[in-house]
Amino acid sequence: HGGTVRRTGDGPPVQLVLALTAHRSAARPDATPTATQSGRTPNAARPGSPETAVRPGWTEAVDPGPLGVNVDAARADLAAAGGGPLGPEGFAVVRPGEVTVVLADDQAGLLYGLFQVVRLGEAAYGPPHPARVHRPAMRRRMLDHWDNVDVHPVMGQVERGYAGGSIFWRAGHPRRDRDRVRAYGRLLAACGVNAVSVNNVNVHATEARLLTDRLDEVAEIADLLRPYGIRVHLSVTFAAPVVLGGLPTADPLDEAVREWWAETTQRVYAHIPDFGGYVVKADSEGQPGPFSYGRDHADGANLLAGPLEPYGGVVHWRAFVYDHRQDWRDRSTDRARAAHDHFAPLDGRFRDNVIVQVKHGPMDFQTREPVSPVIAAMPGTRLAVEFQVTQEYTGQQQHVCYLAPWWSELLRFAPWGDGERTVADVAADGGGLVAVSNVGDDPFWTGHPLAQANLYAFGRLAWDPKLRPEAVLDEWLDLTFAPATSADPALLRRTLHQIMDDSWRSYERYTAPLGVGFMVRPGHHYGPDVDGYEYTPWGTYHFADRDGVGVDRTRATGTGFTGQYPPPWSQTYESLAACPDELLLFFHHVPYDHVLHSGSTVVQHIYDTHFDGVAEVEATCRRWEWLAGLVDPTVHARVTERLAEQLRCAQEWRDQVNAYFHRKSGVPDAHGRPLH
Ligand code: GCW
Repeated sequence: HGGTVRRTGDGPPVQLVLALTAHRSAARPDATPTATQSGRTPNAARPGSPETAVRPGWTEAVDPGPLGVNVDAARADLAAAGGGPLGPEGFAVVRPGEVTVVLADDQAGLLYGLFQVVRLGEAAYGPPHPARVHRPAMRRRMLDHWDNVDVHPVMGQVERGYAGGSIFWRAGHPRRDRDRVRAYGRLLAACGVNAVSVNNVNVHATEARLLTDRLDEVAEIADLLRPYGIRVHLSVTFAAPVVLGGLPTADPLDEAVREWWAETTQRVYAHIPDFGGYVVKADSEGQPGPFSYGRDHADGANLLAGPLEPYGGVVHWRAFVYDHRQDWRDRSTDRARAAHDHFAPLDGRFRDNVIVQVKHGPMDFQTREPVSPVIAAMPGTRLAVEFQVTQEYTGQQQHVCYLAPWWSELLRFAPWGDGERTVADVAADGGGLVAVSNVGDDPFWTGHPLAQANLYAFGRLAWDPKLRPEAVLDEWLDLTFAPATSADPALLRRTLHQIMDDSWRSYERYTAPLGVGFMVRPGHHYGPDVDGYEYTPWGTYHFADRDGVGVDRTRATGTGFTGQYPPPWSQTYESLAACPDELLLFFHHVPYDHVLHSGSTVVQHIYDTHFDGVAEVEATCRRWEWLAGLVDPTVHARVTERLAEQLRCAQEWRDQVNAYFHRKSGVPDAHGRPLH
C-alpha cells in the first residue's frame, strides 16, 4: 500500500508506503518456536493449523506505483543492516529518501508499523534514516474482559467495571453496535494488544453457553477483531460437561468428560478457526474445579489443553486460588501463601499449551504488594503475569491513578536478585502479559478519560517492558490531546505530567499504608473502611491493635511466607532492618514507634502521608482548572466532576485512617494537625 498523507498543519503532503518483505512465510504470533527457560518448545503451530490462518483482513496487494522504488531501497537498507526476518509482528521503519517505508514480514507487522508512524507524527517524515526495527518483547499481550452477558444482580454487567456496560452485550443480547467493536479492535491494535478474552472469569449460567449454543456471538466478535490482529479467547466453566453437557461429572480423568471437551472444542474451531483458547478460574471464590473430584490443577488444566493443542489453542489457567472461607481467628492460614502452595509443587506437570496465569502480587491487585513468589517458582511452566487495568483497588476510575509506574516497577523486578532475569523476562519467555480490561460502553471508553492512559500503557509495556512510564505518557498525550496543535502546548504537556506521573503514589499515600493493603469497603471495594475486612473470612487482615500493626509473614515468628522467595528476597523480606519501607506492613507486625528507613515512625508516617496525599489531590484539582480551554470541553467537564469526587474520597480516607490509628495508638500528630 502506498500513498500520500495530508498533514493537519500547513506543510506539504508527505508519502508513506507499507510493504511486505520477502520473509512473508514467517511464523505467526505464538507459533515462533522459541525455547522456554526449561528448554521446551512451547505451543508450536502445526503446519496448516489455524494458527497460521491468523491475519488481518488486508489481503489485496496494491501496487505502490512509482513509490515502489523506495520499497526496494528500504528492503536493501534492511538487508544491509542484517535486519533478518522481522517475525510475525515485527516491523521496520525506514526513510531511504523523501518517502517513509514500513516493512514487515506479515500484515500484523504492517498494522503495528502503521501505528508507530502515527505515534511518530511529523517525526516520521523528517530527514532520511536507516531501518529502525521493532519487535514485541511479549508474544501474548492480552486483555481479559470481565463482562457478563446478563446483568448480574450483584456485580452488574461488567464485574469490577467502571466504564458503563459491556461493549459486547447488553441486557442478555449481543449489542448491535458493531462499529464500536471494530473501533475497539483498532484502539487495541494501536496499543499493541493481540488477544482478548471476552467474558467474565466468574462464569454464570448464561455466559457458560457462549461455549456451545451461543458460540455464534463469540464468532462474530472474533470476525470484528480479526482484522486488527486480535485473537479471541473465552472464559469457560470447569463444570461445563455437567451444566451444558448433562454428564453426571466433570472429573478430568473421566473418559466421557474428555470426549465432551474434545467434541466441544472441535465445534468451537469449526466456527472460529483462529480461536485463541480457554481462560479458566477454577476452585477459586466458588468457581468449580478439579478439587471436587480429588484431582489437582494440572489434571484440570491438561484436560482442556489436550483438545486445544491440535488447533494451536492454549489454556490460560489462573493461579488465583485461595481459601475465601477462612477463620479470621486462625493466624496460621495466610492467603498470601496460597497460590505458591497450590501451584509450585505442580511445576513441570502442565502441558506445553497450558499458561498458568499469575496475579502480579500474592494477594489481589492492591496498590502495593510484593511480586508473587510463584513467578520465581515454576521454571518448567509457561507463566503469564496478570495486571488489573480496571481500577478495582486503585480508585475505580473516579480517581486519577496512572498505573504505568507501578507496572514498570513490577516488570523490572528481579526475583532472583539484581542483574538476574526480571518479571518481564519470565513473562516474555512464557505466556506473556495479561490484564483485566477497563473498557466499557462509556463515551470516553474508560469512564475517567485519563484512565485511557492505563489501557495504552498496558499494551505498550507488554510490547516493550523497558519503556519509561513518562515516555509512554508522552506518547499517549500526543495521540490524545495533540499538544502540537494546542494554544499552549508546553502548559498542556507539563500540567498533564504533573497530574499523572505521580498519581499512583499519591493514591498510595492517602489509602492503606506501607503495603498492608485493603482497608476498603467490603463488597464494592471503594472508599475507606479500615476494619471492613478485619473479622471476615476473606484472609485480608492488618492486625492493628493498641501497640502496632502489620502481618507477620516471617519464617522466624510468622506465617513463613518469606520462605517462598528465592534469595536474596527471602532474606531481605525476612529482616525487619532490610525490608523496604513500602512493604514493611506486608511482611512484619511492628509497634507504632518503629522507625522506618525514612527516619519517621510508622504512626507519624501514616499521618504525614495521608495529609500529603490529600494535598497532592488538591494540587491536581487546581492544575486541571488551568487546562480549561486547552482540552475538549466535554473531557474537561468529565474530569472536573471526577476530581471533585476524588478529593472528597481522599479526605475521607485521610480522616478515617488517621483517626483510626490515633485512637488505637493514642499518639498525637507531631505537627498538631487535627486527626478527628
Ligand atoms: O479482585 C477479585 C475481585 C473479583 C474477581 C477476582 C478474580 C472476577 O474482587 O471480582 O472475580 O478478584 O480475579 O477472579
